[in-house]
Amino acid sequence: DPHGIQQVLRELGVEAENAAYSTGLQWGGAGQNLKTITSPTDGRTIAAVAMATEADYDAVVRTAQEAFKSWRLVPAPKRGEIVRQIGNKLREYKEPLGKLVSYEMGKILQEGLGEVQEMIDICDFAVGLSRQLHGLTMHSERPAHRMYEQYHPLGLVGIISAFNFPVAVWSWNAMLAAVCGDVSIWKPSEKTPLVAVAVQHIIKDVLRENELPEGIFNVIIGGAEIGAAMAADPRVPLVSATGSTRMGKKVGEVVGARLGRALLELGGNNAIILTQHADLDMAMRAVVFGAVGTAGQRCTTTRRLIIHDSIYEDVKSRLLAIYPKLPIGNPLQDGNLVGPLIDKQAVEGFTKALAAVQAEGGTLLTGGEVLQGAAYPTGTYVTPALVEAKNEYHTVQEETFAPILYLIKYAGGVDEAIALQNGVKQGLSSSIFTLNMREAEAFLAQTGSDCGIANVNIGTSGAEIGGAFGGEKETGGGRESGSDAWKIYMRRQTNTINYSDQLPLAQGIKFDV
Ligand code: UN1
Repeated sequence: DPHGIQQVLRELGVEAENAAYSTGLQWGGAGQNLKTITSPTDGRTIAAVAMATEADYDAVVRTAQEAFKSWRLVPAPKRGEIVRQIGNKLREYKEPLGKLVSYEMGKILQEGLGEVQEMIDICDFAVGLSRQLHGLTMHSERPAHRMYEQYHPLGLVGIISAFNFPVAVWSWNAMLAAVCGDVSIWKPSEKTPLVAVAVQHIIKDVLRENELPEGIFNVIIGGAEIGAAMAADPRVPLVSATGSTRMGKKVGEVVGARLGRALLELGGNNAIILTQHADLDMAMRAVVFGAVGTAGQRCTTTRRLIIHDSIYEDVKSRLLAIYPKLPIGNPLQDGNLVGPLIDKQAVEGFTKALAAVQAEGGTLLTGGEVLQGAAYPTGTYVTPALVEAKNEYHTVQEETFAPILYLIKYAGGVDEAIALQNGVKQGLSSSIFTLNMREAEAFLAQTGSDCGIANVNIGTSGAEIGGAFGGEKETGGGRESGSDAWKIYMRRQTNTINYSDQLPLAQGIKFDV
């Protein structure tokens, strides 16, 4: 046990968990179908989890429905108090949980800890929110009438999360849902169920200490069929799904067919524009963190670098000085900046994309190898790749969830760079490095970046939780996390109250009976 993972599992209560679901307090549904979870870090088996059946799913939904009946009656600030306690518990468990995120998913420990911090941050945000959740008041056109709107709890929220942020993205959804008076059902990625089990143990303690009912927070470990059941289930008014555009289209279609709500946070194809007015020393850190951080497996990963031709050679040589020296290896080992990809399939996606882009005319400048040897026992460690390419290449148009950065040249003004940046199907994150005010404002104007996130002199990844997170076009249009993203977790009601002794009609309509 070189990294003390057994100790971490014990601390988090995850020892040999083989139940398929938890409805807050109880684990259940220990079926025959056990799935072994191995670490992309060293290939060792971490634990086995049972996969849920559709009957398990049904049991969870019924417990959640029961919990909703009472949870919605708890005053919102009191719900916030529960979220505050969850945040405190996460502070307590930050080290072991961050370590397990790192070991099970493969991101470096710094990022594993950062992910838990992101959970803590959203808890704090949700606590404050629990005393707000405010609607507006309006002036009625009728005398002695009052109009206002209020937000009520919506019901069951299904959360389908991805392997790359195996706990933070869940917390954005679940903590907002909780203060909004909703109950949540979480289907974590099949690739990273253990961190979900660990988080559920933390939640369970808080529920128990507060004598709250089961079913306020639920987790169900299962395959795509569980996600599909959730999407089709009219008992689940909101399904929040993070993952590939392919998955999101399916979920969106099924939820849409029953006129439910879908909150979709899907693929990105994020670019940084470097104009001739960029501070390149500053830009390089953002570019490298954005492109190789989390081994290129963030939805906000920098995939394209759109570079003015006057600085192109300079940028290229700066990157070529950095890339071959990147410390790649075990993500739990201090000093490494690039961990493994999640699995062999991801490695295949990486090598295939590199072959395809070269066949289209792209030039591989560095990287692209699959590392072998004792330090890389899983065959999932790769060297981040730099490729000279054209924006219109088919391969560049697609999101490959791996560390490939495409260098794209532009010769004209900032408008040309913006057109390239917008010239993809996805619309999540974008950024420009420039010290020129006209260029920066052009990028942020209505004719500028078409993405949900547009930054100046900051990279594409690493957003704070206070802003709304999500994107346009094939990214799915959903907004999670900060700002007013909470509104989708509630139902809005407009109320008009007449305190006169008359019954005037709106629009001045005469209707005498
Ligand atoms: C994701 O990759 O799905 O902005 C979420 C970021 C992180 C969240 C990424 N705060 O990169």
